[in-house]
Amino acid sequence: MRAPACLAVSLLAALAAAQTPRLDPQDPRPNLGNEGEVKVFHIGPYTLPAGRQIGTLLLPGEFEQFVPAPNPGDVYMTGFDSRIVDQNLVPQDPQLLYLHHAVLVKALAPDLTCARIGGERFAAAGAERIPFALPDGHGYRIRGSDTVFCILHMQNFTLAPKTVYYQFSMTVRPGSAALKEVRPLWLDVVNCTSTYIVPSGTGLDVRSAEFPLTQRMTVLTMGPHLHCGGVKLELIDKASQQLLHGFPNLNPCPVDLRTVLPATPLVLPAGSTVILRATYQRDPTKSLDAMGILLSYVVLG
Ligand SMILES: [Cu+2]
Repeated sequence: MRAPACLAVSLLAALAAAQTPRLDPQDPRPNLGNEGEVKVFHIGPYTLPAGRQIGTLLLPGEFEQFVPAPNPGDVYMTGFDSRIVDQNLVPQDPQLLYLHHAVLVKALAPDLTCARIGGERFAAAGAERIPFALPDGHGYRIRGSDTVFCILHMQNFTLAPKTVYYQFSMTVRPGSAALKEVRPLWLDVVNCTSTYIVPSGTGLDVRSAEFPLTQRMTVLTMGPHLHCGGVKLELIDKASQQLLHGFPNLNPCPVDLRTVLPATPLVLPAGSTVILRATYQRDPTKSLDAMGILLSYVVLG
């Protein structure tokens, strides 16, 4: 998602490798770990309208809808990754056919941080398309009877209409496997709606939101999301004001953020409050379309 046009505990080596996602556009597998069977799904095809050139500005063709998504069956999801592909399932240039965001939602399941979504947001990708894998022995439970939908926003930065699929791949283990169940914890500086505007100007724009935790949580994997101009995300313990984890953006635009699997899982006690803080560098000439999101996978209790 960019602005202004817009998401193996036993093997320490795997954890280290997981800090540095590699992206091979020809390979549909999640780029972190490969526990379980790889399943690849497609949503579409959809025809994205052509972009329009107005002076020096290229306005993208927009596709933004809630759409039904395939159910992966009676499984545990252990990893997730995304692409935009053409009608022949060939991956496309991510800068031209742009994934603003894709959020997979399990209908009617309770979301830990937003009740009014209508389901549980359990996987997401933005322009940075950070893949994730859960530590070995953990999975997110999906049942064959679950209804899954996708909040999908794609943009066409070419001057011709393009027919594409949104492709997502999951590594899965059977629902009968003896895995520890994880839940997605969606922290967002603008809870539930995500989008906000950083006004033009100088200096930094800092925005934060607090999340009181009613249950003990062990955080396994953390996926940060910022837009262009984002400087960093920070997860802070409110009581001590201690930084629990910082997520620097390594490149102003396009953003370069990394999934983090802490070497020692981060334990958040029941009754504590965490703060998510997003920092942007304001642009002197234009306002920024911003988000600040941290999608973590946690074990409750
Ligand atoms: Cu975004």
